[in-house]
Amino acid sequence: MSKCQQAVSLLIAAFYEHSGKEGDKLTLSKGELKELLNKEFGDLLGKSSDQAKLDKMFKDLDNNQDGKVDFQEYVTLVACIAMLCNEFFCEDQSAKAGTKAAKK
Ligand SMILES: [Ca+2]
Repeated sequence: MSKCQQAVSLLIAAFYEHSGKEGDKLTLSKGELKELLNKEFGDLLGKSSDQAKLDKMFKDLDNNQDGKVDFQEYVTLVACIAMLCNEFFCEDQSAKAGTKAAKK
């Protein structure tokens, strides 16, 4: 399997691993989202026990405001994290190349 296919499979597996824990098996509750963030993205985002921060993130992700984060809403989170990582990756690459960032 290619790297990208592996990455997609792992992202899907991570979602269902956590969504299956309580209530609706196809969506993340706030508790499940917290667990997923800490387990899968804790190294990147820092493990958060800040309830207000989690509440805000959950509200922002819950696009249709049904009190659950479904797969589509989760993919939005993954896309945002990928974009953040890409910024760091680009900064790192330009630092290594000894060049200034292309823009600004
Ligand atoms: Ca939702």
